[in-house]
Amino acid sequence: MHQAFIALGSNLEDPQAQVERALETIANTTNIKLIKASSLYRTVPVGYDNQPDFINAVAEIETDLNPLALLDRLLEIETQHGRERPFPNAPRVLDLDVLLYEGVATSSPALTLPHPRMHTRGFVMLPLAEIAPKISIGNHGYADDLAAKCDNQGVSKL
Ligand code: PH2
Ligand code: MG
Ligand code: MG
Repeated sequence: MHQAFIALGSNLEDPQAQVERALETIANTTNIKLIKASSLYRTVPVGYDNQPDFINAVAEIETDLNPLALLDRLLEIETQHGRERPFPNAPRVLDLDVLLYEGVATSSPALTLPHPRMHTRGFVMLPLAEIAPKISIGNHGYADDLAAKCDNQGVSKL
């Protein structure tokens, strides 16, 4: 089994319930074992301002799927939960991103690991540092140190 970390986010249709439901679905998905989930966080949108606040969380999982198969499985779960993609960064009922997959570093149009923007994003780093403070984010450093640098981005634990 391979250790991986997943980001969960929602800002439509009762975001808190969406993230809680997604954690249940992940826990019940074949080939994926949910190890630990962070608290839920209310977060200000990054990148595209004119949309509702998000609920975000991070989950540690173990899986026997390879990184691309894991991504495909997460995209299936997004679709099952009603995800639509009208335009890039549109508000969404559910977004599931692969953040880290063991020590794998890879870059392709489908998937880049570690997630290329995660180390600067409070909505990822604060929940990740809660459950895995000493995990390394590629060559950027430890989760807890990186989270301390993004504590001014409007992220608060529910
Ligand atoms: N996801 C994005 C872009 N901006 N901002 C917040 N607060 N939370 C997100 O999950 C998020 C975002 C792209 O997936
Ligand atoms: Mg995302
Ligand atoms: Mg995504």
